[in-house]
Amino acid sequence: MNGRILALAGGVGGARLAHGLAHRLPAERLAVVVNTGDDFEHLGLAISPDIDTVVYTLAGLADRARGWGRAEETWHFMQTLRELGGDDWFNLGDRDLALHVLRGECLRRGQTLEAVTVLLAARMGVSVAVAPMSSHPVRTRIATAAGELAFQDYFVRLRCEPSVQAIRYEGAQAAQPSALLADCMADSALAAVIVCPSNPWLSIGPMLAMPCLDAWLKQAVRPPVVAVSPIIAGAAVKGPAARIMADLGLAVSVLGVADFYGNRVDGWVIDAADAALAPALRSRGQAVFITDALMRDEADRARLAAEVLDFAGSIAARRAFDPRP
Ligand code: FO1
Repeated sequence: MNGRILALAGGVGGARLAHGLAHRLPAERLAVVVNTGDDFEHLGLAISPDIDTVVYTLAGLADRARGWGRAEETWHFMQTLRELGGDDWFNLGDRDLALHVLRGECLRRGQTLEAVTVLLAARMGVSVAVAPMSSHPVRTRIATAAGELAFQDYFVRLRCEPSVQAIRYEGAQAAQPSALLADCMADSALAAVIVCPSNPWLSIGPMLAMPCLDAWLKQAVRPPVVAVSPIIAGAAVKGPAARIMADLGLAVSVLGVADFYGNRVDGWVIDAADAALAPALRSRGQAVFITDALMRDEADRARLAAEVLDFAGSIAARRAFDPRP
């Protein structure tokens, strides 16, 4: 398979597969577009958690145990903030802090979020193209019994404890795609789209809420779209995806995620633990590849990335033989 690969990513699972793809592909063949629904302003800082998780992971700077933030972090800023009575529910390491300060400064000078992301990723030594889904603000809002919450209030301050009633993506309807996303959608040589094993509702949902991407994914003629299930054996690999699915009354399995993505996806990569669900996916006309979908280490990331690329290639080859209408 030649041509560029577009990976849609957000959070730890997405960052890990993006890292595996970056190992498998020449830099010019990979574009990683990242969720910004989690972004917020805090203590006057511009914080883009998913962009940073992806960029730190691609740069080899991410903290493996936490999943977010930088390795070899120190916490003098937080300690002093606490001593001074500041708002300390959101943890910002000293090294990480420099990134938020610099990003805020660039944004205040009029640069777009995409331009700042490209600049800072390059300065961290990332060679693949990484960009936000949009430079326009999109903010995920969580409706709970306790009222509607800003995303990080729900996720970090309240530790995902309130039961989720609904999710909306403020600003998504009007958000224009970033130049990288627009360029991928217009690229007639785009080989495939990989929906990384990120939280479907929190990381991929904000992107699908952008009408331009949603309409493009629903077109009859477009490159193959392969999704990697973030749910294995009824549990999320990391984070609250399974709890959110249960709160929303959905089946806590890859089938619930497949219902959400619908016909935007042509093929599913699922774990061997979920092999029994393959016939249900195939009966919806979706191809299935069964493997070990857990990424424990860098070797797993590279192995899964190679399998995902081969699987996307096999869908493309089948189409060339038997074209879609
Ligand atoms: N997640 C937490 O659970 N607690 C934190 O204090 C926290 C701080 C933080 C700082 C910078 C950053 O880039 C991410 C951070 N995250 C933290 C993770 C982040 O809030 C979530 O993982 C994502 O928004 C969900 O994908």
